[in-house]
Amino acid sequence: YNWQTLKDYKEILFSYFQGIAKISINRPHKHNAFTPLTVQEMSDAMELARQNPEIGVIIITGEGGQAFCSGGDQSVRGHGGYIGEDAVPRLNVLDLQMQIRRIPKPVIAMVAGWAIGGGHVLHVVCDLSIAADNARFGQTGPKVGSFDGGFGASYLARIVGQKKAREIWFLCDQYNAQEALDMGLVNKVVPLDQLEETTVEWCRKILEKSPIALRMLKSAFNAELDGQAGIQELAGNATLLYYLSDEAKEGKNSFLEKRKPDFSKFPKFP
Ligand code: 2NE
Repeated sequence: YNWQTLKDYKEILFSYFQGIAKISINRPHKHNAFTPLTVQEMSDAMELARQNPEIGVIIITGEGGQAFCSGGDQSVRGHGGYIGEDAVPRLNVLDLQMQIRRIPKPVIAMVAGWAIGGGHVLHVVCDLSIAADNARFGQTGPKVGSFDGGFGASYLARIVGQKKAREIWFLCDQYNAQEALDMGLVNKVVPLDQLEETTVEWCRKILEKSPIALRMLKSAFNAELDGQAGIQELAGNATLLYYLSDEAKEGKNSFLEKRKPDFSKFPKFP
């Protein structure tokens, strides 16, 4: 595929091909562990992908074929978070998780090799996950003095069930691609050399579909789980649709024309 670089970064690659954006962690020497900068760059790329009307689907992945992401880089973990050049401790991956969940376009995790710790949670919060046959999944928090009690616990439990989610966190075992498929943690397993081809094929199927229907569905799936914030997201989309209608435009036009609105011609649906 002829991936075109959309923007140069230090710790990630951000590229585009036929309606698809690919955000790839580029730290294979550390199994794609993330630093505050990695996450900041991923956030920036996500925002660009959100704003770009040419982009309909986003792939999140890691370079090198050996790891999707191994979580927070333990060598820069300090007092209160992961520490970057500004010496400030951060857990900014939690904001990235929210971005992945909130962006009104499908996000696919393309997983080769390790998806571990905070890297595992990143694939969990993606809408879909496609795994290579060398993929390995798991949480390490209680082993390395960390935990993710947010989406990493509660959303994981929605996906694999309470018993399995507690097993994953309490034992810190690792699971292969077939085991992940069996517990509904990934959508599909393919040979490593077919991973990108299959993911692009899935993206193309998605890109053929109605963007507003996809947007509504993503926010509807979120709304069921995310309480008031989920309803806010779904309702925002309802407002978007309403703004497209003549009925809503009559309200705005009447205000600007300093007259009483006339909604009489609009149907009162049963
Ligand atoms: C992933 C795993 C099991 C792979 O093991 P193996 O034996 O295949 O590779 P190895 O030799 O451990 O890793 C290769 C290189 O990558 C570094 C290693 O230190 C090693 O470097 P060198 O010794 O060759 O110099 N590396 C791998 N993961 C790293 C990491 N996370 N930070 C820094 N360097 C890393 C094995 O590598 C492993 O267990 N990795 C650690 C996984 C982990 O515990 N991640 C953090 C979880 S906590 C978290 O992510 C988090 C959270 O819980 C809440 C909020 C935010 C973040």
